[in-house]
Amino acid sequence: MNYSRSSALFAQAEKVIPGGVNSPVRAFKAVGGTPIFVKEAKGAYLYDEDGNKLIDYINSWGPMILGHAYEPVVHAVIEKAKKGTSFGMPTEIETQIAELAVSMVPNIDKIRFVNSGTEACMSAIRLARGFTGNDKIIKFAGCYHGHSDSFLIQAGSGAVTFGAPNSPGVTQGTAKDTLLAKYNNIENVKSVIHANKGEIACIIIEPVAGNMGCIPPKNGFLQSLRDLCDTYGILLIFDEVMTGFRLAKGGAQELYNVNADIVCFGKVIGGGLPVGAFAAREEIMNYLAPLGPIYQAGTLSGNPLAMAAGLAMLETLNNDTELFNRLAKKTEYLHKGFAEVLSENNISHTINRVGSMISIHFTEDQVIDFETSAKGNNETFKKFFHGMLQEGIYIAPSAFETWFITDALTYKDLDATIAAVKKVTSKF
Ligand code: HOZ
Repeated sequence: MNYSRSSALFAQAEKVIPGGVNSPVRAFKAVGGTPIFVKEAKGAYLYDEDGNKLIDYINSWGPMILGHAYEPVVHAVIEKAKKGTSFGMPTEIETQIAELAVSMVPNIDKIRFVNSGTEACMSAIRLARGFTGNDKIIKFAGCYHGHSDSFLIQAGSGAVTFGAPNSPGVTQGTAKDTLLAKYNNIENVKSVIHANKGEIACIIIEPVAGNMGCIPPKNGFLQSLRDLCDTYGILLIFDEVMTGFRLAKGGAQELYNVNADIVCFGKVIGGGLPVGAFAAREEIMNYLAPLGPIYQAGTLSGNPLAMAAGLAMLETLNNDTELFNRLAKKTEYLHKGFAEVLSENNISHTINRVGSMISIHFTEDQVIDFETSAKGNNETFKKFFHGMLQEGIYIAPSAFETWFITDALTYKDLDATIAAVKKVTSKF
């Protein structure tokens, strides 16, 4: 495939945007080569500036669960835009989407909308700190909760892709309040709690990790966290930016039947527009300004276009009773196909999958946490990434990101993808 126009656009972008991109993973530095510039997208496919058609497994890193340019979302945004794009005043649609979200997600009474998953997680820990009166938070190595200071300690996603899981610019004062634990290791969490008794506000976790590849929680791990939080008066925060409205209507809370105290959303909830949200039971949410003392705000929060897109998306998810099963079946189909062809080609691999999230790790060891994820062979991943691209399949340009399956993918697309994996890895 030819990428000359993308290369030219990237060269132009590099002159005025640091690294030529507005989010580092997009620069392709971890895999080499030139990032692809998108012209448009529809359903399961991306069309790039060089005229190539690609089957998309990133889907804007999760939001496009129904495929690109999903008609009801596009229609809702266009109609809303005709009536004004931002007022900085309340609108009825904010209550409509809030009511729907609260009805779909277990264990939440109130929700506040922000503009990104980063904002949602950043605000959630402030709320937890204000509510409990404690400063410290526990996060898990390899989990990524956006680029706010407190989270850039052993962070996953782009941070680890670029070897900067602990970013310069985060003060030591901030870093000392972020305690690290090992994903899927409850004994380790216990020891962190014991060493900091009475000082911890919250444990924040991706209930299914998606930023060190896809890593499911071990059986009982989330419930054990819940129990520990109850014992020690710590709030449990589920960062459901990836899993919310993707694994089930009620996200990971519903799938694993474990209640979080605060839940963070992003991606699907905005239907592809910049939306994040955090939610909790009333007792906690009422600590937020203007009812309570914990400040949080945003000029564009609850923006009408974003709310219209989110509402159209959530309405579809709420009405389509088979959607999550369909997505899980498609993902299982891919999983089986990948496992078969990778084994045939003698490629060491581990495939992790939950619902419509999946990742291939080039290691034969189980991948259960950051350490085991980091054992994946990155040279093999690079070859795999570029080989797949040549076959017209677009996956994330980093071994630490999850593939997101969309309902727009047909079984023909899935078969083409499995065939591509077979062809590409036969040359390794
Ligand atoms: N790091 C985020 C995904 N886990 C966002 C990447 C991007 O938007 O380029």
